[in-house]
Amino acid sequence: MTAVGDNDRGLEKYLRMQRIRQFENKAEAIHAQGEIPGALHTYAGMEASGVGACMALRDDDYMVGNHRSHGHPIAKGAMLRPLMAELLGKTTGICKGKGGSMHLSDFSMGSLGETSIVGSGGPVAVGAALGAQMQGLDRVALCFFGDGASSEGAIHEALNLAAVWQLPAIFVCENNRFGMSTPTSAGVAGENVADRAHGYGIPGVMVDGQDVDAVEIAVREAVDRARSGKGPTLIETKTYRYGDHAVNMGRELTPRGPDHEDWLARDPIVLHRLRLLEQGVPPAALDVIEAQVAEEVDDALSFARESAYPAFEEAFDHVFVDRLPIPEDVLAHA
Ligand SMILES: Cc1ncc(C[n+]2csc(CCOP(=O)(O)OP(=O)(O)O)c2C)c(N)n1
Repeated sequence: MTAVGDNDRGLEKYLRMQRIRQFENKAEAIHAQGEIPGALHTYAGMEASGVGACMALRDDDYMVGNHRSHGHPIAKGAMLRPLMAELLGKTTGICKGKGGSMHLSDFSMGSLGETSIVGSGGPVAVGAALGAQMQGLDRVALCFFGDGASSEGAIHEALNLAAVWQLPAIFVCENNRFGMSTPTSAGVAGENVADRAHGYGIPGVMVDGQDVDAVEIAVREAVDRARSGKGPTLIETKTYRYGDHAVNMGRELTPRGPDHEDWLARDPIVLHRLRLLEQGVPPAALDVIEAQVAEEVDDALSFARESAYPAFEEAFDHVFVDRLPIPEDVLAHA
């Protein structure tokens, strides 16, 4: 496997993966202290999947995620302060503290939304891809979903419609071996989710989800296809969830198999670090990134802690959309 691009790209991937891991570790620690309300699903162990995929996207491409919701926006380039503030429910949060951990979106980064309804991101990504196609934009929409979600009807419908209309969509199934307490083998028919692509007549690609460069290469090919009007691709990243399904939800809920230690040994951040060192990047450069990210995460937490909670009277502000005006051309045909 060859690395993608120059050292700068490699360092950017290292930076984003470090951001995710350190952000998640901090979030997990303060969740235990009761500072974050609600459920918290961390992305530790899966960093190469999100970062590799998002490094193949442009800033103005769309991205839709799921309930494992902080890794995707960070991978797409989101800043940590508003993200942490959102987790704490503060007004400075990316959704003004009304979305919380599981309902984040950062439109400035093309992040259309993380959502707790398993599988629901598929149709949203299809809508975004259709919008881009209808407007003649060369944007693509990438949808992250889990192996559990791969069995949801909404994902099948999204794949089917994207294939029928040849939409600029990329479906990335992050197969982290479990859907809550259910091992993938017990909940997903067939050997690989990627094999299902044949049923839709689109390419299906399997990739080592612990190798950030491999993921980037696979997704870049799919993005090129999508951007040039050749339609969607289904990619399966074989990866692993290091933590509980959700923080404090009970470790016994995830029945780890005999391969558990092997997965821990293939930590995506360690693997990428080793590759960068092999390419001649000095260890000090990587240590500086780690230290810089530690500061960023501390800064984000201080910022979030010092920010205000929304006022009681604002409880329903920013939650519902005001009725949108009906476009002139639609009115003309009414
Ligand atoms: C439609 C729907 N069904 C069930 C749930 C409960 N639920 C939340 S997360 C989850 C598991 C999802 O597994 P997967 O898609 O593999 O993602 P992972 O958690 O492994 O990242 C389930 C069943 C839900 N939130 N929404």
